[in-house]
Amino acid sequence: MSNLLVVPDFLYCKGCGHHLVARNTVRALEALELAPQDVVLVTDIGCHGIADRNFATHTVHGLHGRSVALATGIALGLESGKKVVVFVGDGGATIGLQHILEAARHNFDLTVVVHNNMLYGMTGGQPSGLTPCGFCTTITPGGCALGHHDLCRLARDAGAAHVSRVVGLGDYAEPIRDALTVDGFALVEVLELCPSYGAKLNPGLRLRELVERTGYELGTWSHGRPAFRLQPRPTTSLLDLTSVPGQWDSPLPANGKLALVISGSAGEGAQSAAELFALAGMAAGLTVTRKGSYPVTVGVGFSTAEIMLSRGPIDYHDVAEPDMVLITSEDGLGHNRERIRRMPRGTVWLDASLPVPETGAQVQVRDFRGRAGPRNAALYALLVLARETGVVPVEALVKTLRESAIGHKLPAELLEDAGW
Ligand SMILES: Cc1ncc(C[n+]2csc(CCOP(=O)(O)OP(=O)(O)O)c2C)c(N)n1
Ligand SMILES: [Mg+2]
Repeated sequence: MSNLLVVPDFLYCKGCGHHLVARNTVRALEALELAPQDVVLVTDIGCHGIADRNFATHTVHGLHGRSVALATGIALGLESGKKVVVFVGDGGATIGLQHILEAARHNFDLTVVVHNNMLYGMTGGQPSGLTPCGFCTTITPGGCALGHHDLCRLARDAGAAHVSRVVGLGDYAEPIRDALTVDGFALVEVLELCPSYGAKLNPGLRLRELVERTGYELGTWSHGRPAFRLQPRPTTSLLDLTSVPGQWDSPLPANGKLALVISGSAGEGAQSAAELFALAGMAAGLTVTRKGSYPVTVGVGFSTAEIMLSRGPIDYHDVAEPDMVLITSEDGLGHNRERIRRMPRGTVWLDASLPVPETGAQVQVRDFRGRAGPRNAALYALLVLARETGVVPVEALVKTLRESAIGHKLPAELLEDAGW
């Protein structure tokens, strides 16, 4: 068995051409003497996508049609020497056609292997944008009325460095290997006939006959030009990390971690309050991560911010079971009800206007909205938390607040009321 595979048998149906695509790709990678750690295989949704369980390479499984966009991000972020290979079906290729055309236009350094079995295999044989005219599918039993997109021509016209189309029978490792050696965007379209739907719905049809009848152009088209690469950045990290000098000490024990959630309604400042709290945590020498969630339509519904504070490095932002949850409005309660219900311990700090939810946590009721008003309720809640628990030193939070853009807007009585 190849060292590029962890499992030798692919889960495809008997007679499915996807077997051959996978095996020919493995042979092509072997011919280039690529080690598993030098290859990133990005698979799309569909039958072809289940190959990732077999590969010993890096594998990433994306959303339907988005594999080329995912692979582009990976290719741009990687050092050279790694090969990024995409497995996508005809369905994914046409759902994500714009991703393919843009990747070809920019000439990103990727090799895209299109498993064109002429239909949506995994969902039961519906037509895709690559289904040829006259081909019978589940929902076009009399034959597809429309002609197919010529994917190779579209990719060529968009500027791909290398495009080829092969009939997916026998050994075609060489055209895949040629595509893999290209510095830039290469696409190989492999023509197949799905045994479960294509063959059954088009009885007696042979793949070669279909290729001839449809008039597919076979062969390779090369258009050498430099691959698109990002300018090297001065930092090796993809994250822009803010370094804040530690001036205070936190009561968190060595190796101690604290996960907290603050949630209210959109426009009530939960995100900016969380940012200030996070900065204050950093000023107390802690490592902090923060994540914001709100509906796609900004400005309506809930607004939830998660914060992790830690004495040591944070490898994973894990707030599934928070230690503290602060809720300032009904929207916030609605968005976190399930998380609160599942809390076996910890504390929920709840605005006095709200019903006490079901939870295993201790519940502390405070009048956040009444005292600070809806606009400042989130900030006030975090001030109260700092004063009552000390997880972030009060001085650190007050200084961060005063020096922030909103510092001068804060009503003095709010700070006084919180204890200063
Ligand atoms: C965004 C999205 N739309 C639809 C689906 C449902 N879906 C799963 S597999 C599939 C068809 C896949 O067809 P193709 O890309 O040609 O791959 P094949 O199964 O033929 O290898 C569809 C439509 C999905 N998972 N995601
Ligand atoms: Mg398909």
